[in-house]
Amino acid sequence: MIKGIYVITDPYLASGRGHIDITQAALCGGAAIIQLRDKTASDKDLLPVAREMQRLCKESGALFIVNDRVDVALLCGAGGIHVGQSDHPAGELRRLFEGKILGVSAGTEEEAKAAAQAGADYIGVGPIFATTTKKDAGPVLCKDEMERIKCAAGGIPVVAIGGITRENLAEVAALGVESAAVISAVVASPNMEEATRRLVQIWQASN
Ligand code: TZP
Ligand code: MG
Repeated sequence: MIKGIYVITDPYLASGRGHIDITQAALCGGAAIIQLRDKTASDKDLLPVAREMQRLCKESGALFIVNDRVDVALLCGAGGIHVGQSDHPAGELRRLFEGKILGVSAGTEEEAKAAAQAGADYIGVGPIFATTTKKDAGPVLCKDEMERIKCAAGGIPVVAIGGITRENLAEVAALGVESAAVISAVVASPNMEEATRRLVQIWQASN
């Protein structure tokens, strides 16, 4: 279930294009997973958007994940939730999202181990390259750190994130991770569908 190119819809880099535009383009380009990430929209505005994203993903056989917003994820019937270290604890969410996908960001071995023990279905690990998209993303992880975090996760899937582009995607695949998550590589591109398609092709050729 956690495999392939994972596109995160962040409208702030998308030059006026919204979550739905990004989702449609990314799905047409072959994205396997779509995550709704919006740090500022109101619950009222976000819920209909999330419902439409869930519908589009279901139609395409893709997995739909909501970042942070537990209520929105539950109300729209998303395939899962993704949380960071300062969001609700993974153990609590595991109970609430029974049968759904629970993703947790982990930047250290301890965090990876705790996420796996709490029942996370995957961990998001990064930044693996420099990024300006998330200001507090922390220092870039070296290959050794990535390997140690992967081991600490005890075999649950790893999604690499941070500064991933078509130029470095083959390097990401060589790390043996299950999925690569991108924001700017798709969302900041003038042709989001083609940008996704190129990433999918490179990923498939490298795996
Ligand atoms: N978490 C760690 S790095 C990052 C997030 C959400 C930003 C990824 O964005 P980009 O544009 O693909 O570097
Ligand atoms: Mg969060």
